Amino acid sequence: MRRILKYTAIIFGLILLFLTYFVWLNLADNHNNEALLDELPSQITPKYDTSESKNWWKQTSVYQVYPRSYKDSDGDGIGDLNGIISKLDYIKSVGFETIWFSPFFKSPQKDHGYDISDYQSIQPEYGNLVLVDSLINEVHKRDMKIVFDLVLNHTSNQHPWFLESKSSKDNPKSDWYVWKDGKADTPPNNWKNILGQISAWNYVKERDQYYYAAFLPFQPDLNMSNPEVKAEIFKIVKFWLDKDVDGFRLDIFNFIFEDTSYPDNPSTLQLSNNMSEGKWAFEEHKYNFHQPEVLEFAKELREILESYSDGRFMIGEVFGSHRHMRELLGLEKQDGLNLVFLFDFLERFEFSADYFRQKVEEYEAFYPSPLVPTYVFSNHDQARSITRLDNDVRKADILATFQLTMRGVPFTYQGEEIGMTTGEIPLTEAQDPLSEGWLAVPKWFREEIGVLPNRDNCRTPMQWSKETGAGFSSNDITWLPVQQNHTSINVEDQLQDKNSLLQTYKSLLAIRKQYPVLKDGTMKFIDNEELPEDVLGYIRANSEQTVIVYLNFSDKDKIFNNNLEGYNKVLFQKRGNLNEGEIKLNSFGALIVTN
Ligand code: TEU
Repeated sequence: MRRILKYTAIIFGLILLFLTYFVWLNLADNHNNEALLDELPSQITPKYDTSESKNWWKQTSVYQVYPRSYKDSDGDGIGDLNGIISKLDYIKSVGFETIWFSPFFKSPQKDHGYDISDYQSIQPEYGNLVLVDSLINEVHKRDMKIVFDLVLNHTSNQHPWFLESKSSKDNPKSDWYVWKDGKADTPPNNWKNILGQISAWNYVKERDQYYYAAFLPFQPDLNMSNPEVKAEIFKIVKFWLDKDVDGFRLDIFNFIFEDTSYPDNPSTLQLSNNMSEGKWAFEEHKYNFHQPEVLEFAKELREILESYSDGRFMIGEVFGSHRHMRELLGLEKQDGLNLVFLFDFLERFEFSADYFRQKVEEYEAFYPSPLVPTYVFSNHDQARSITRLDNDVRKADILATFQLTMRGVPFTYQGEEIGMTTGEIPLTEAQDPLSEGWLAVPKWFREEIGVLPNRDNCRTPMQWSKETGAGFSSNDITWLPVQQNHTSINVEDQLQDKNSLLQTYKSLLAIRKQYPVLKDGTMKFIDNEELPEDVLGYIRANSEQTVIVYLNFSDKDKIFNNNLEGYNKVLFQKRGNLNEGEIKLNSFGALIVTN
């Protein structure tokens, strides 16, 4: 009996030890940034012209439009290009300088445009090539820049290239996708798709082979190692550049290449994302993520962009450690991607002065000038940022003030400027093709890891007004339902209300233009000792201007002295003011001053 007890205790002990290790591994922040930083070159010698006229993208502010949900002009319940064109004056009037459009190319729309079936024509429900030309023209007429979304990792399985490729083993496009023989009746190796739910390999009878799809099975990966494919992609890139598109956002860029000997990936106990080590969903993505070829590819694309004299740029949707990011930007010569999305704030963040300070310090250490970090809080894949702020508009004011005054390129997702909330469309009614895979996963777990299992909820129609259809469409039935709260959260009302979130964006974007120091100046934090708890203060300076920003991350009033004498001209105040050298910030208040 005692022996049984002893062994039971040992077994329990071991299980407990394992569970503790598992939880630690999955919850701990395992980044060793200091060591990483030491390995990076301290000197960057840019290969290309760094003049301001060519490097305008370092100083711009970007607004993301998700075409399907922006503005429906013809009453079919789906946003379109004419609708977008009718709203360009709005985007301009808010003050954004660049617009990035999620894809509107020809596509079966299974992933709403991220499954392209022709890179050089337009999905009819959005418009046509003539309209795209006029969109480019109309954006430029308003002195803004235009960025397209390029999905180069995969096409739709309805793309004529794929239809041909899958038809036999010996057709002219047979090697345009990643095809492999299986092993007996099983896939060629153990690679799972990005979401970790299913094998990344999909069997096709016609070829008796498997094709690789890093994302979903209807999105087969192009074989970018095939020079013919690469040449065709470069042709497409030039096609749009010749049409005067100013830049590209590159979808899942560091998944584009795979190790062509296709070895099994190692298994790991890592369930949650540890992107810096390429580990998630129990797989270390050693051979199908961030391969050396992707760095070369970035450089080749950059060379094409640089051959246009007026400054074009590309931003990568990339994942990984800061080392990965720096490699993609071109380690020594800054000759890779122009910008990379930094996603730390996108899935979750702590709304505290300390957290924000620490993140900025990290970004400043890894992306010192001439590099530029990016600040992004919302996009078409994740819960809207206001959800992470308890839907508190005062906190959204602080977030916007931080984003638009920090050293970096800010990205604002349509509707974020009015505080649109994350919708509540149930998983079972989702149009998002990812949702199905989440059905079996318990809600508490989904919430714990911070994903948005139904991305429809950040894609609901733009709320223009309080009228039925939110001014988005004249049709009662829209592709996704208009949120009920359009009656209280909409553009029209906020344009009238001088205290609205939209006015915060307008004021700050106007200040950015008047005070270019906010775009090109250095960034220095004011010492914590000089500020009350929960207040973040920083100084942006260049040879001509100095601007100081104070943000109160708490709901308590904060009163303190402005130790920086002479800085008493208020540029922006929201629940904050400066009176004879004394600064008062009410709950979640912001103040921007200059001399
Ligand atoms: O997304 C890549 C991606 O892996 C994630 O953003 C993913 O959608 C999210 O983590 C799920 O929780 C890009 C596009 O932004 C997305 O809309 C496309 O569906 C995807 O690529 C495939 O092209």
